[in-house]
Amino acid sequence: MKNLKFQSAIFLKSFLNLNEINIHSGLEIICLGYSNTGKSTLINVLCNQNKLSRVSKSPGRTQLINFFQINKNFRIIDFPGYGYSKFHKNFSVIWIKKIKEYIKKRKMIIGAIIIVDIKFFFKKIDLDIINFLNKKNIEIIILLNKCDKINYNLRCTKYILAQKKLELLNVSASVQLFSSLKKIGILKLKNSLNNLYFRKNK
Ligand SMILES: Nc1nc2c(ncn2[C@@H]2O[C@H](COP(=O)(O)OP(=O)(O)OP(=O)(O)O)[C@@H](O)[C@H]2O)c(=O)[nH]1
Ligand SMILES: [Mg+2]
Repeated sequence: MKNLKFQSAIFLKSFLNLNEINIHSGLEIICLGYSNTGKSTLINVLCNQNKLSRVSKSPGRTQLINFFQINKNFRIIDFPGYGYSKFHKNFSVIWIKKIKEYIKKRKMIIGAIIIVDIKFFFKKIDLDIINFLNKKNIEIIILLNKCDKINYNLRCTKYILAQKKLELLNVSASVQLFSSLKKIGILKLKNSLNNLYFRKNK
């Protein structure tokens, strides 16, 4: 099987409103998660480029929908986090609505990466979005990110808890431990994305 060349990713375009989006061909993967969980860092690490997507210690850094092109037929999309923002009120409410609208509209979405901070675990809104994606039959990859912050035993406990939670919700999703900082789980994620892309791009 051929491999996607994540390292050749380029920034394509940013959008604030859905009706401004003028890219309608190809396939895409969306990166979603609560504010500050490491969505933008993940894109940089995946593509082995430090400054592809803007990263910050303050929640609410990403304020637009950012399109990154992996190849001419495949994109990764970085979304603002749904949650608290240092920059403006009502950020969360507005973006949850927009994200759901986006998912409904964009039939070319083949998968969603949900980035969760392993220390804070799932927020109610994560589970809501996961349910929403599951109903739309979009493949879901959950990353328990920043696992470098906790010890090995706790990582395993949280991993099992996450799987049980998804089972209870009757949701089909894959879960993996991840750390952008320590580069844990990157190869596994690349393999999952490769398989997904070449399965859907026939
Ligand atoms: N310890 C640790 N810190 C991380 C990891 N990934 C990201 N961070 C840090 O988490 C903070 C937020 O990272 P971002 O990538 O900007 O997070 P985001 O989810 O894009 O944030 P918003 O766009 O504001 O929602 C930064 O200080 C990163 O350095 C990780 O794997 N481990
Ligand atoms: Mg971001």
